[in-house]
Amino acid sequence: EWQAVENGVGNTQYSGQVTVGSTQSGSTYNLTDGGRGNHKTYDLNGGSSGTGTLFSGPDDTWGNGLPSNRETAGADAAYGAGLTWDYYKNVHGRTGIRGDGVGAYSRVHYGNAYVNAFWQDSCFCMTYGDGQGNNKPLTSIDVAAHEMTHGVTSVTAKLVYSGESGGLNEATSDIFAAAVEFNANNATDKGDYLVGEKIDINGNGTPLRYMDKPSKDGASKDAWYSGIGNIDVHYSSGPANHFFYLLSEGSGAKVINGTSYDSPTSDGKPVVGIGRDKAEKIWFRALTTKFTANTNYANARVGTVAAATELYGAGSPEVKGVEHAWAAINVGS
Ligand code: ASN
Ligand code: ZN
Repeated sequence: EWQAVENGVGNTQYSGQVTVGSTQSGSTYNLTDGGRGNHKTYDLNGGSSGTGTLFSGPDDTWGNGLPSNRETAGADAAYGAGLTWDYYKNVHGRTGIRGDGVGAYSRVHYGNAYVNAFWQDSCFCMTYGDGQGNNKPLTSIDVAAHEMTHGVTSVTAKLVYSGESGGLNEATSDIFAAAVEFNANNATDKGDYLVGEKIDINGNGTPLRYMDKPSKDGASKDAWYSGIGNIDVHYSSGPANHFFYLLSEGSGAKVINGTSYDSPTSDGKPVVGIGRDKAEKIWFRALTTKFTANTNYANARVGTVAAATELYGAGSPEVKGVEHAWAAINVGS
């Protein structure tokens, strides 16, 4: 049958009206992103296995911005997947999660009022619940990028999902979630160093995690300590998220895109940021060429210093920034 790669209109819940990749097949359209490895977006319709139904219909407009329209979550998920694909391709030269040009797929409307989203290596796919009351799906840009980055980590450093390596695995997903969100430059979901600020998972408007001062969530740690490997990986990620914030933006108070930050240092010395773009390049190079399954915080310092040295030269301000940012979270001095 005759097919064409299209750009559809997504009326999302969290990111306003956006462009989503679609395919026209005869007289119907479906959410298969022909420009991005044929990444597909499916409607599980409350199910918890299989792929459900590929979003399709007579027109190339997806959702109406409201959760009551089944396509809306599909539009958000497809948009987030597209942004994540574009980010890794355009910023890091990596086409697709495995770097082989092949798209993954997304499943939305998983289960009943399910308040999580997750990546699975086994299906090479990601899945989104509908959230509290079935009307806060976990389909924001940062959640999509966080989950897809678990796929990238799985095929690169393969950081074991427990202990300190587990915290670094989680932090890697938060770091690139923030990076994708900033790079998307979406007018409705502006870039920030918060994780999950759009999905209202706490029901009071607060985000899930804060990278400038991770302890603001009441459980994450701001700095490394002996024994941090014993806490949940979503909390032991704190020091590495904090490292990334400090390396990018520096310590102290700052307002970015209307969000206020105030990032402390554990050694009391100020850190001068090198900018988010360079920090992203350093973390990506470390993830893909230095980190391994059992990399811990001390190893991550060594790996990022090596990556920064290769990218910017020994003794460069970037290498010094990396060293100071690690020292500021109590890793080395
Ligand atoms: N949403 C969670 C995460 O990506 C799912 C999990 O616990 N792995 O971390
Ligand atoms: Zn995660």
